[in-house]
Amino acid sequence: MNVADKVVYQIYPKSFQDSNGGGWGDLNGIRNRLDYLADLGVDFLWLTPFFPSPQRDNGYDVADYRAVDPRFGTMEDLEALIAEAAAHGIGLMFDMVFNHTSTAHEWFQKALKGDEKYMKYYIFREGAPDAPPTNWQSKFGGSAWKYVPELGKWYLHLFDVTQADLNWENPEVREELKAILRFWKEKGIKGFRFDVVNLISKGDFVDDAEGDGRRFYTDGPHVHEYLKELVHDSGIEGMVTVGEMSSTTIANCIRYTNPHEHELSMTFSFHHLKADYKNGDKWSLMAPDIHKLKEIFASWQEGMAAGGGWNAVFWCNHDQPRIVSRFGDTDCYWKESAKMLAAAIHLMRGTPYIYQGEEIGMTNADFADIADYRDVESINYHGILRESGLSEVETMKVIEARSRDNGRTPMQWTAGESAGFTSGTPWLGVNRNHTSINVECEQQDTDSILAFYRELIALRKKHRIIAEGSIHFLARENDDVLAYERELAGEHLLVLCNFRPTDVPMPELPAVGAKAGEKLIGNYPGIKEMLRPYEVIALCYKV
Ligand code: TEU
Repeated sequence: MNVADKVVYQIYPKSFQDSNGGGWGDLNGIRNRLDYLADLGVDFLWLTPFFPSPQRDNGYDVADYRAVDPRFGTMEDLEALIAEAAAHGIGLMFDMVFNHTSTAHEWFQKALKGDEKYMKYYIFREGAPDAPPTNWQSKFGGSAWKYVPELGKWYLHLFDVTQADLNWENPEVREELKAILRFWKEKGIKGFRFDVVNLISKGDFVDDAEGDGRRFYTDGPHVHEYLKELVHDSGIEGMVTVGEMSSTTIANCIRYTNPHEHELSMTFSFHHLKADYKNGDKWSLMAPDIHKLKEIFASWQEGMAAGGGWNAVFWCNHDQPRIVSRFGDTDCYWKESAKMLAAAIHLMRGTPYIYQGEEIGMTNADFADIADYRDVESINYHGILRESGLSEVETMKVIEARSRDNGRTPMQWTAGESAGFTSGTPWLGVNRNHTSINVECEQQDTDSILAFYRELIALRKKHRIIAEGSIHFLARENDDVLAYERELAGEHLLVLCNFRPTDVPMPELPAVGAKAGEKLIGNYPGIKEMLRPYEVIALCYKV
Protein backbone atom coordinates (compact mmCIF):
# COMPACT_ATOMS: atom_id res chain seq x y z
CA MET A 1 0.00 0.00 0.00
CA ASN A 2 1.31 3.47 -0.85
CA VAL A 3 1.68 5.25 2.49
CA ALA A 4 3.43 8.38 1.14
CA ASP A 5 0.29 10.50 0.87
CA LYS A 6 -1.41 9.08 3.96
CA VAL A 7 -1.72 10.59 7.45
CA VAL A 8 -2.19 8.53 10.63
CA TYR A 9 -3.94 9.78 13.78
CA GLN A 10 -2.92 8.06 17.02
CA ILE A 11 -5.62 7.47 19.60
CA TYR A 12 -4.88 6.55 23.23
CA PRO A 13 -8.38 5.13 23.86
CA LYS A 14 -8.18 5.47 27.63
CA SER A 15 -7.94 9.28 27.28
CA PHE A 16 -9.81 10.03 24.04
CA GLN A 17 -13.59 9.98 24.69
CA ASP A 18 -15.64 8.27 27.38
CA SER A 19 -19.14 7.25 26.23
CA ASN A 20 -20.57 5.79 29.45
CA GLY A 21 -19.32 7.91 32.34
CA GLY A 22 -16.87 5.27 33.56
CA GLY A 23 -14.01 7.79 33.56
CA TRP A 24 -12.05 5.93 30.86
CA GLY A 25 -12.20 6.56 27.14
CA ASP A 26 -13.78 3.68 25.22
CA LEU A 27 -14.45 2.29 21.74
CA ASN A 28 -17.94 3.77 21.47
CA GLY A 29 -16.42 7.14 22.40
CA ILE A 30 -14.08 6.85 19.43
CA ARG A 31 -17.04 5.92 17.20
CA ASN A 32 -18.82 9.08 18.37
CA ARG A 33 -15.86 11.17 17.17
CA LEU A 34 -15.44 9.70 13.67
CA ASP A 35 -17.01 12.77 12.00
CA TYR A 36 -14.37 14.96 13.71
CA LEU A 37 -11.56 12.68 12.53
CA ALA A 38 -12.90 12.44 8.98
CA ASP A 39 -13.22 16.25 8.86
CA LEU A 40 -9.57 16.54 9.94
CA GLY A 41 -8.74 14.42 6.89
CA VAL A 42 -6.77 11.53 8.39
CA ASP A 43 -6.59 8.15 6.64
CA PHE A 44 -5.85 5.72 9.47
CA LEU A 45 -6.39 5.54 13.21
CA TRP A 46 -3.70 3.78 15.27
CA LEU A 47 -5.35 2.61 18.49
CA THR A 48 -3.02 1.80 21.37
CA PRO A 49 -3.90 -1.49 23.11
CA PHE A 50 -7.45 -1.98 24.41
CA PHE A 51 -7.02 -5.73 24.97
CA PRO A 52 -7.62 -7.38 28.38
CA SER A 53 -4.82 -6.21 30.65
CA PRO A 54 -4.06 -5.60 34.34
CA GLN A 55 -3.27 -2.03 33.12
CA ARG A 56 0.05 -1.97 34.95
CA ASP A 57 1.47 -0.33 31.81
CA ASN A 58 -1.85 1.00 30.51
CA GLY A 59 -2.49 -1.94 28.23
CA TYR A 60 1.03 -2.63 27.00
CA ASP A 61 0.83 -5.57 29.38
CA VAL A 62 -1.48 -7.75 27.31
CA ALA A 63 -3.29 -10.69 28.93
CA ASP A 64 -5.35 -11.74 25.86
CA TYR A 65 -4.50 -10.63 22.30
CA ARG A 66 -7.86 -11.60 20.77
CA ALA A 67 -10.38 -9.85 23.02
CA VAL A 68 -11.51 -6.41 24.17
CA ASP A 69 -11.01 -5.33 27.79
CA PRO A 70 -14.58 -4.78 29.03
CA ARG A 71 -13.58 -1.37 30.34
CA PHE A 72 -13.16 -0.30 26.67
CA GLY A 73 -16.28 -2.09 25.40
CA THR A 74 -17.22 -5.33 23.68
CA MET A 75 -16.15 -7.17 20.54
CA GLU A 76 -19.42 -5.99 18.99
CA ASP A 77 -18.48 -2.38 19.81
CA LEU A 78 -15.12 -2.97 18.12
CA GLU A 79 -16.70 -4.52 15.03
CA ALA A 80 -19.07 -1.54 14.81
CA LEU A 81 -16.12 0.87 15.10
CA ILE A 82 -14.22 -0.94 12.33
CA ALA A 83 -17.29 -0.79 10.06
CA GLU A 84 -18.17 2.84 10.78
CA ALA A 85 -14.56 3.98 10.41
CA ALA A 86 -14.51 2.29 7.00
CA ALA A 87 -17.73 4.10 6.10
CA HIS A 88 -15.86 7.34 6.91
CA GLY A 89 -12.96 6.27 4.66
CA ILE A 90 -10.74 5.57 7.65
CA GLY A 91 -8.80 2.34 8.33
CA LEU A 92 -7.90 1.06 11.79
CA MET A 93 -4.41 0.02 12.89
CA PHE A 94 -4.03 -2.07 16.04
CA ASP A 95 -1.03 -2.06 18.35
CA MET A 96 0.67 -5.45 18.67
CA VAL A 97 2.81 -5.83 21.79
CA PHE A 98 4.77 -8.89 20.71
CA ASN A 99 8.03 -8.37 22.60
CA HIS A 100 6.36 -9.37 25.86
CA THR A 101 3.08 -10.39 27.43
CA SER A 102 1.55 -9.55 30.78
CA THR A 103 2.47 -12.05 33.48
CA ALA A 104 -1.32 -12.39 33.77
CA HIS A 105 -1.43 -13.96 30.28
CA GLU A 106 -2.47 -17.64 30.41
CA TRP A 107 0.81 -18.61 28.70
CA PHE A 108 2.85 -17.12 31.55
CA GLN A 109 0.51 -18.46 34.20
CA LYS A 110 1.04 -21.99 32.79
CA ALA A 111 4.79 -21.36 32.74
CA LEU A 112 4.68 -20.35 36.42
CA LYS A 113 3.12 -23.74 37.17
CA GLY A 114 6.13 -25.42 35.57
CA ASP A 115 4.51 -26.31 32.21
CA GLU A 116 7.61 -26.97 30.10
CA LYS A 117 5.88 -26.01 26.82
CA TYR A 118 4.97 -22.56 28.09
CA MET A 119 8.19 -21.98 30.00
CA LYS A 120 9.82 -22.09 26.55
CA TYR A 121 7.50 -19.26 25.45
CA TYR A 122 9.52 -16.95 27.73
CA ILE A 123 13.14 -16.32 28.65
CA PHE A 124 13.78 -18.26 31.83
CA ARG A 125 17.31 -18.83 33.10
CA GLU A 126 18.64 -20.97 35.96
CA GLY A 127 20.18 -19.05 38.81
CA ALA A 128 20.67 -18.53 42.53
CA PRO A 129 18.16 -16.17 44.17
CA ASP A 130 20.76 -13.45 44.60
CA ALA A 131 22.46 -13.66 41.20
CA PRO A 132 20.50 -12.39 38.17
CA PRO A 133 21.74 -14.03 34.93
CA THR A 134 23.07 -10.67 33.64
CA ASN A 135 23.40 -7.06 34.84
CA TRP A 136 20.86 -5.84 32.28
CA GLN A 137 18.56 -3.04 33.42
CA SER A 138 14.82 -2.65 32.78
CA LYS A 139 13.85 0.45 30.80
CA PHE A 140 11.56 1.24 33.72
CA GLY A 141 14.40 1.05 36.25
CA GLY A 142 15.93 -1.79 38.26
CA SER A 143 17.10 -5.21 37.14
CA ALA A 144 15.64 -6.69 33.92
CA TRP A 145 15.35 -10.08 35.68
CA LYS A 146 12.82 -11.39 38.21
CA TYR A 147 13.43 -14.49 40.34
CA VAL A 148 10.68 -17.14 40.67
CA PRO A 149 11.45 -19.16 43.80
CA GLU A 150 8.95 -21.91 42.92
CA LEU A 151 10.88 -22.60 39.74
CA GLY A 152 14.37 -21.64 40.93
CA LYS A 153 14.66 -19.58 37.78
CA TRP A 154 14.77 -15.94 36.61
CA TYR A 155 12.69 -14.51 33.78
CA LEU A 156 13.59 -11.53 31.58
CA HIS A 157 11.51 -8.34 31.53
CA LEU A 158 12.99 -5.45 29.58
CA PHE A 159 10.11 -3.32 30.81
CA ASP A 160 7.95 -3.75 33.89
CA VAL A 161 8.29 -6.85 36.07
CA THR A 162 4.74 -7.76 34.95
CA GLN A 163 5.81 -7.68 31.28
CA ALA A 164 7.66 -10.95 30.59
CA ASP A 165 9.71 -11.04 27.37
CA LEU A 166 8.63 -13.64 24.81
CA ASN A 167 11.15 -16.12 23.44
CA TRP A 168 11.07 -15.46 19.70
CA GLU A 169 13.62 -18.22 19.10
CA ASN A 170 10.74 -20.64 19.79
CA PRO A 171 8.87 -21.33 16.51
CA GLU A 172 5.73 -22.10 18.52
CA VAL A 173 5.76 -18.50 19.81
CA ARG A 174 6.13 -17.15 16.29
CA GLU A 175 3.20 -19.30 15.12
CA GLU A 176 1.01 -18.01 17.96
CA LEU A 177 1.76 -14.41 16.96
CA LYS A 178 1.08 -15.02 13.27
CA ALA A 179 -2.33 -16.48 14.20
CA ILE A 180 -3.13 -13.33 16.20
CA LEU A 181 -2.35 -11.13 13.19
CA ARG A 182 -4.53 -13.30 10.92
CA PHE A 183 -7.38 -13.06 13.48
CA TRP A 184 -7.41 -9.26 13.37
CA LYS A 185 -6.83 -9.09 9.62
CA GLU A 186 -9.96 -11.17 9.15
CA LYS A 187 -11.84 -8.66 11.34
CA GLY A 188 -11.15 -6.00 8.69
CA ILE A 189 -8.47 -3.86 10.21
CA LYS A 190 -6.02 -2.23 7.81
CA GLY A 191 -2.71 -2.19 9.63
CA PHE A 192 -0.54 -2.78 12.68
CA ARG A 193 1.90 -0.92 14.87
CA PHE A 194 4.50 -3.24 16.40
CA ASP A 195 5.64 -2.28 19.88
CA VAL A 196 9.44 -2.22 20.42
CA VAL A 197 9.68 -4.82 17.69
CA ASN A 198 13.45 -4.32 17.23
CA LEU A 199 14.01 -5.84 20.69
CA ILE A 200 12.52 -9.27 19.91
CA SER A 201 15.79 -11.02 18.99
CA LYS A 202 18.10 -11.37 21.96
CA GLY A 203 21.79 -12.02 21.42
CA ASP A 204 24.10 -13.43 24.08
CA PHE A 205 22.92 -13.24 27.67
CA VAL A 206 26.10 -11.78 29.12
CA ASP A 207 26.88 -8.88 31.43
CA ASP A 208 27.20 -5.52 29.78
CA ALA A 209 30.39 -3.87 31.09
CA GLU A 210 29.51 -0.68 29.18
CA GLY A 211 25.80 -0.14 29.76
CA ASP A 212 22.34 -1.46 30.53
CA GLY A 213 22.46 -4.43 28.17
CA ARG A 214 20.54 -2.87 25.31
CA ARG A 215 23.40 -3.47 22.86
CA PHE A 216 22.82 -7.24 23.25
CA TYR A 217 19.13 -7.16 22.26
CA THR A 218 18.55 -4.02 20.16
CA ASP A 219 18.27 -4.77 16.41
CA GLY A 220 19.29 -8.29 17.47
CA PRO A 221 20.86 -11.06 15.34
CA HIS A 222 17.61 -12.52 13.96
CA VAL A 223 15.28 -9.51 14.01
CA HIS A 224 15.05 -9.10 10.22
CA GLU A 225 14.59 -12.84 9.70
CA TYR A 226 11.78 -12.93 12.29
CA LEU A 227 10.03 -9.89 10.80
CA LYS A 228 10.16 -11.27 7.25
CA GLU A 229 8.71 -14.57 8.49
CA LEU A 230 6.00 -12.88 10.58
CA VAL A 231 4.87 -10.57 7.76
CA HIS A 232 4.95 -13.23 5.05
CA ASP A 233 3.41 -16.13 6.96
CA SER A 234 0.62 -14.05 8.52
CA GLY A 235 -0.30 -12.58 5.14
CA ILE A 236 -0.11 -8.95 6.24
CA GLU A 237 2.28 -7.69 3.56
CA GLY A 238 0.50 -4.86 1.75
CA MET A 239 -1.19 -3.69 4.96
CA VAL A 240 0.04 -0.52 6.68
CA THR A 241 2.68 -1.58 9.18
CA VAL A 242 4.92 0.51 11.41
CA GLY A 243 7.60 -0.67 13.79
CA GLU A 244 8.52 1.17 16.96
CA MET A 245 12.31 0.96 16.97
CA SER A 246 14.05 1.68 20.29
CA SER A 247 17.64 3.01 20.01
CA THR A 248 17.96 1.88 16.40
CA THR A 249 20.09 2.91 13.39
CA ILE A 250 19.49 4.27 9.89
CA ALA A 251 21.03 1.15 8.35
CA ASN A 252 18.60 -1.10 10.23
CA CYS A 253 15.61 1.13 9.45
CA ILE A 254 16.48 0.95 5.76
CA ARG A 255 16.37 -2.82 6.07
CA TYR A 256 13.12 -2.69 8.07
CA THR A 257 11.35 -0.50 5.48
CA ASN A 258 12.92 -0.82 2.01
CA PRO A 259 10.12 -2.52 0.00
CA HIS A 260 12.63 -5.04 -1.40
CA GLU A 261 13.11 -6.36 2.15
CA HIS A 262 9.40 -7.27 2.58
CA GLU A 263 9.37 -6.31 6.24
CA LEU A 264 7.46 -3.13 7.31
CA SER A 265 5.96 -0.05 5.64
CA MET A 266 7.79 2.37 7.92
CA THR A 267 9.52 2.84 11.27
CA PHE A 268 9.41 5.17 14.26
CA SER A 269 12.87 6.23 15.45
CA PHE A 270 13.35 8.53 18.43
CA HIS A 271 16.73 10.19 18.10
CA HIS A 272 15.17 13.61 17.32
CA LEU A 273 13.29 13.38 20.62
CA LYS A 274 16.54 13.24 22.56
CA ALA A 275 17.68 16.76 21.55
CA ASP A 276 16.77 17.92 25.07
CA TYR A 277 18.27 14.92 26.89
CA LYS A 278 21.43 15.98 28.75
CA ASN A 279 24.16 13.41 27.97
CA GLY A 280 21.48 11.30 26.29
CA ASP A 281 19.73 10.72 29.61
CA LYS A 282 15.94 11.17 29.57
CA TRP A 283 15.97 12.11 33.25
CA SER A 284 18.61 14.87 32.90
CA LEU A 285 17.08 18.10 31.61
CA MET A 286 18.55 20.61 29.18
CA ALA A 287 17.15 23.15 26.76
CA PRO A 288 16.51 21.68 23.30
CA ASP A 289 19.66 21.73 21.15
CA ILE A 290 18.13 22.95 17.87
CA HIS A 291 21.33 22.44 15.91
CA LYS A 292 21.47 18.81 17.06
CA LEU A 293 17.78 18.42 16.23
CA LYS A 294 18.36 19.73 12.71
CA GLU A 295 21.34 17.42 12.17
CA ILE A 296 19.34 14.39 13.29
CA PHE A 297 16.50 15.28 10.91
CA ALA A 298 18.94 15.84 8.03
CA SER A 299 20.87 12.59 8.56
CA TRP A 300 17.76 10.45 9.06
CA GLN A 301 15.70 12.00 6.26
CA GLU A 302 18.52 12.01 3.68
CA GLY A 303 19.94 8.69 4.88
CA MET A 304 16.64 6.84 4.70
CA ALA A 305 15.85 8.37 1.28
CA ALA A 306 19.25 7.26 -0.05
CA GLY A 307 18.55 3.69 1.08
CA GLY A 308 14.96 3.49 -0.10
CA GLY A 309 13.68 3.43 3.48
CA TRP A 310 10.55 5.14 4.77
CA ASN A 311 10.10 7.15 8.00
CA ALA A 312 7.07 7.72 10.12
CA VAL A 313 7.42 11.42 10.94
CA PHE A 314 6.08 12.52 14.30
CA TRP A 315 6.62 14.61 17.40
CA CYS A 316 4.15 13.24 19.91
CA ASN A 317 2.81 9.95 21.17
CA HIS A 318 1.57 8.46 24.43
CA ASP A 319 5.13 8.12 25.74
CA GLN A 320 6.29 11.65 25.00
CA PRO A 321 5.69 15.07 26.54
CA ARG A 322 3.63 17.48 24.43
CA ILE A 323 5.86 19.00 21.74
CA VAL A 324 4.55 22.56 22.09
CA SER A 325 5.64 22.47 25.76
CA ARG A 326 8.94 20.84 24.86
CA PHE A 327 10.27 22.51 21.68
CA GLY A 328 7.70 25.29 21.28
CA ASP A 329 6.20 28.00 23.44
CA THR A 330 3.15 27.80 25.73
CA ASP A 331 3.13 31.52 26.42
CA CYS A 332 2.94 34.36 23.92
CA TYR A 333 3.83 32.24 20.85
CA TRP A 334 1.77 29.13 21.63
CA LYS A 335 -0.18 29.11 18.33
CA GLU A 336 2.77 30.16 16.14
CA SER A 337 5.13 27.58 17.63
CA ALA A 338 2.59 24.76 17.44
CA LYS A 339 1.98 25.54 13.77
CA MET A 340 5.71 25.79 13.01
CA LEU A 341 6.42 22.43 14.66
CA ALA A 342 3.61 20.84 12.67
CA ALA A 343 4.76 22.26 9.34
CA ALA A 344 8.38 21.26 10.03
CA ILE A 345 7.53 17.55 9.90
CA HIS A 346 4.37 17.44 7.78
CA LEU A 347 6.26 18.77 4.75
CA MET A 348 9.11 16.27 5.21
CA ARG A 349 9.53 12.93 3.38
CA GLY A 350 7.60 10.30 5.33
CA THR A 351 4.18 9.44 6.69
CA PRO A 352 3.01 11.95 9.32
CA TYR A 353 1.47 10.81 12.61
CA ILE A 354 -0.74 13.14 14.65
CA TYR A 355 -1.17 12.22 18.31
CA GLN A 356 -4.57 13.04 19.83
CA GLY A 357 -4.64 16.64 21.08
CA GLU A 358 -1.51 17.66 19.16
CA GLU A 359 -3.79 19.14 16.47
CA ILE A 360 -5.24 21.61 18.99
CA GLY A 361 -1.96 22.44 20.72
CA MET A 362 -2.52 20.53 23.95
CA THR A 363 0.26 21.12 26.47
CA ASN A 364 1.97 19.11 29.21
CA ALA A 365 -0.04 18.20 32.31
CA ASP A 366 -0.48 20.76 35.09
CA PHE A 367 -0.08 18.33 37.99
CA ALA A 368 1.33 19.50 41.33
CA ASP A 369 2.31 16.26 43.06
CA ILE A 370 3.60 12.78 42.21
CA ALA A 371 0.26 11.47 43.55
CA ASP A 372 -1.39 13.02 40.47
CA TYR A 373 0.63 10.77 38.13
CA ARG A 374 -0.33 7.24 37.02
CA ASP A 375 2.51 6.21 34.69
CA VAL A 376 4.53 3.28 36.05
CA GLU A 377 7.74 4.65 34.52
CA SER A 378 7.26 8.08 36.11
CA ILE A 379 6.44 6.63 39.52
CA ASN A 380 9.48 4.32 39.37
CA TYR A 381 11.79 7.16 38.37
CA HIS A 382 10.40 9.46 41.07
CA GLY A 383 11.80 6.93 43.56
CA ILE A 384 15.05 6.44 41.66
CA LEU A 385 15.68 10.19 41.39
CA ARG A 386 14.92 10.78 45.07
CA GLU A 387 17.24 7.88 46.01
CA SER A 388 19.93 9.47 43.84
CA GLY A 389 19.83 12.49 46.15
CA LEU A 390 17.56 14.93 44.32
CA SER A 391 15.15 16.90 46.51
CA GLU A 392 11.38 16.51 45.99
CA VAL A 393 11.29 19.88 44.22
CA GLU A 394 14.21 18.94 41.91
CA THR A 395 12.66 15.51 41.27
CA MET A 396 9.23 16.90 40.43
CA LYS A 397 10.81 19.39 38.01
CA VAL A 398 12.18 16.40 36.09
CA ILE A 399 8.95 14.38 36.32
CA GLU A 400 6.86 17.36 35.16
CA ALA A 401 9.09 17.72 32.10
CA ARG A 402 9.53 14.05 31.20
CA SER A 403 6.52 12.05 32.44
CA ARG A 404 4.64 10.03 29.85
CA ASP A 405 1.44 11.25 31.56
CA ASN A 406 2.06 14.61 29.86
CA GLY A 407 0.69 13.01 26.70
CA ARG A 408 -2.02 11.01 28.44
CA THR A 409 -4.24 13.69 30.02
CA PRO A 410 -7.77 13.48 28.64
CA MET A 411 -8.54 14.91 25.21
CA GLN A 412 -9.86 18.46 25.52
CA TRP A 413 -13.13 18.61 23.55
CA THR A 414 -14.84 21.57 25.24
CA ALA A 415 -14.32 24.24 27.89
CA GLY A 416 -16.88 22.46 30.08
CA GLU A 417 -16.68 19.92 32.90
CA SER A 418 -13.82 17.46 32.37
CA ALA A 419 -13.29 19.04 28.93
CA GLY A 420 -16.21 17.04 27.58
CA PHE A 421 -14.10 13.87 27.93
CA THR A 422 -16.28 12.16 30.53
CA SER A 423 -19.39 12.69 32.62
CA GLY A 424 -17.71 10.68 35.36
CA THR A 425 -14.41 10.98 37.23
CA PRO A 426 -11.52 10.97 34.73
CA TRP A 427 -8.90 8.27 35.35
CA LEU A 428 -6.20 10.96 35.00
CA GLY A 429 -6.51 14.70 35.70
CA VAL A 430 -7.84 16.99 32.96
CA ASN A 431 -5.59 19.97 32.25
CA ARG A 432 -7.16 23.15 33.64
CA ASN A 433 -6.23 24.97 30.43
CA HIS A 434 -9.00 23.04 28.66
CA THR A 435 -11.11 26.16 29.20
CA SER A 436 -9.09 27.84 26.44
CA ILE A 437 -7.47 24.92 24.58
CA ASN A 438 -10.23 22.68 23.23
CA VAL A 439 -11.66 21.34 19.98
CA GLU A 440 -14.91 23.29 20.22
CA CYS A 441 -13.29 26.73 20.33
CA GLU A 442 -10.74 25.89 17.65
CA GLN A 443 -13.36 24.58 15.25
CA GLN A 444 -14.81 28.08 15.19
CA ASP A 445 -11.43 29.76 14.48
CA THR A 446 -10.13 29.69 10.89
CA ASP A 447 -6.70 30.70 12.21
CA SER A 448 -6.58 27.90 14.81
CA ILE A 449 -3.93 25.21 15.16
CA LEU A 450 -6.67 22.73 14.25
CA ALA A 451 -7.40 24.60 11.01
CA PHE A 452 -3.67 24.57 10.23
CA TYR A 453 -3.37 20.79 10.70
CA ARG A 454 -6.38 20.33 8.42
CA GLU A 455 -4.59 22.53 5.84
CA LEU A 456 -1.32 20.57 6.14
CA ILE A 457 -3.13 17.27 5.54
CA ALA A 458 -4.91 18.76 2.53
CA LEU A 459 -1.57 20.05 1.13
CA ARG A 460 -0.10 16.52 1.29
CA LYS A 461 -3.06 15.22 -0.71
CA LYS A 462 -2.91 18.06 -3.25
CA HIS A 463 0.85 18.35 -3.89
CA ARG A 464 2.62 15.14 -4.97
CA ILE A 465 5.96 16.78 -4.21
CA ILE A 466 5.23 16.54 -0.48
CA ALA A 467 4.45 12.84 -0.62
CA GLU A 468 6.94 11.78 -3.29
CA GLY A 469 9.62 14.46 -3.64
CA SER A 470 13.28 14.01 -2.76
CA ILE A 471 14.64 15.92 0.21
CA HIS A 472 17.80 17.95 0.79
CA PHE A 473 18.57 19.99 3.88
CA LEU A 474 19.92 23.53 3.54
CA ALA A 475 21.74 25.99 5.84
CA ARG A 476 22.83 23.14 8.09
CA GLU A 477 25.22 25.38 10.00
CA ASN A 478 22.38 27.73 10.95
CA ASP A 479 21.26 27.24 14.57
CA ASP A 480 17.82 28.80 14.31
CA VAL A 481 16.10 27.88 11.05
CA LEU A 482 15.28 24.39 9.80
CA ALA A 483 15.54 24.63 6.03
CA TYR A 484 14.99 21.93 3.44
CA GLU A 485 13.99 21.54 -0.15
CA ARG A 486 11.81 18.93 -1.75
CA GLU A 487 12.13 18.25 -5.50
CA LEU A 488 9.97 16.33 -7.94
CA ALA A 489 10.07 16.47 -11.74
CA GLY A 490 11.61 19.94 -11.87
CA GLU A 491 9.36 21.43 -9.22
CA HIS A 492 10.89 22.61 -5.93
CA LEU A 493 9.35 23.12 -2.51
CA LEU A 494 11.35 25.31 -0.16
CA VAL A 495 10.50 24.98 3.55
CA LEU A 496 11.82 27.34 6.22
CA CYS A 497 10.95 27.02 9.92
CA ASN A 498 12.20 29.46 12.56
CA PHE A 499 12.57 27.45 15.77
CA ARG A 500 13.16 30.58 17.88
CA PRO A 501 10.79 32.92 19.78
CA THR A 502 12.68 35.86 18.25
CA ASP A 503 13.26 37.46 14.86
CA VAL A 504 16.20 35.72 13.16
CA PRO A 505 18.10 36.59 9.97
CA MET A 506 17.10 34.74 6.81
CA PRO A 507 19.69 31.97 6.26
CA GLU A 508 21.75 31.77 3.08
CA LEU A 509 19.53 30.10 0.49
CA PRO A 510 19.79 29.00 -3.13
CA ALA A 511 18.29 31.43 -5.61
CA VAL A 512 14.65 30.56 -5.69
CA GLY A 513 14.18 32.22 -9.01
CA ALA A 514 12.64 35.58 -9.78
CA LYS A 515 9.31 34.12 -10.65
CA ALA A 516 8.34 32.63 -7.29
CA GLY A 517 5.77 29.95 -7.57
CA GLU A 518 2.79 29.06 -5.42
CA LYS A 519 3.12 30.14 -1.81
CA LEU A 520 1.85 27.18 0.23
CA ILE A 521 2.52 28.83 3.58
CA GLY A 522 3.74 32.34 4.41
CA ASN A 523 5.45 34.98 2.25
CA TYR A 524 8.15 34.76 -0.44
CA PRO A 525 11.62 34.91 1.25
CA GLY A 526 13.15 36.96 -1.56
CA ILE A 527 11.73 40.15 -0.13
CA LYS A 528 12.54 39.35 3.49
CA GLU A 529 15.72 39.83 5.51
CA MET A 530 14.34 38.38 8.75
CA LEU A 531 12.01 35.58 9.84
CA ARG A 532 9.51 36.37 12.56
CA PRO A 533 9.28 34.28 15.74
CA TYR A 534 8.33 30.70 14.75
CA GLU A 535 7.63 31.85 11.19
CA VAL A 536 7.06 29.19 8.53
CA ILE A 537 7.55 29.62 4.80
CA ALA A 538 6.68 26.91 2.30
CA LEU A 539 7.07 27.92 -1.30
CA CYS A 540 6.73 25.91 -4.50
CA TYR A 541 8.73 27.11 -7.48
CA LYS A 542 10.28 25.95 -10.74
CA VAL A 543 13.84 26.81 -11.73
O1 TEU B 1 7.55 2.00 24.36
C1 TEU B 1 8.87 1.51 24.34
C2 TEU B 1 9.78 2.53 24.74
O2 TEU B 1 10.91 2.51 24.36
C3 TEU B 1 9.25 3.61 25.59
O3 TEU B 1 8.71 3.03 26.76
C4 TEU B 1 10.38 4.48 25.96
O4 TEU B 1 11.49 3.63 26.28
C5 TEU B 1 10.09 5.25 27.18
O5 TEU B 1 8.76 5.56 27.23
C6 TEU B 1 10.94 6.49 27.07
O6 TEU B 1 11.47 6.70 28.34
C7 TEU B 1 6.59 1.03 24.05
C8 TEU B 1 5.23 1.65 24.31
O7 TEU B 1 5.04 2.77 23.45
C9 TEU B 1 5.20 2.05 25.77
O8 TEU B 1 3.98 2.75 26.07
C10 TEU B 1 5.31 0.81 26.62
O9 TEU B 1 5.39 1.20 27.99
C11 TEU B 1 6.58 0.03 26.26
O10 TEU B 1 6.77 -0.13 24.85
C12 TEU B 1 6.48 -1.38 26.82
O11 TEU B 1 5.50 -2.08 26.09
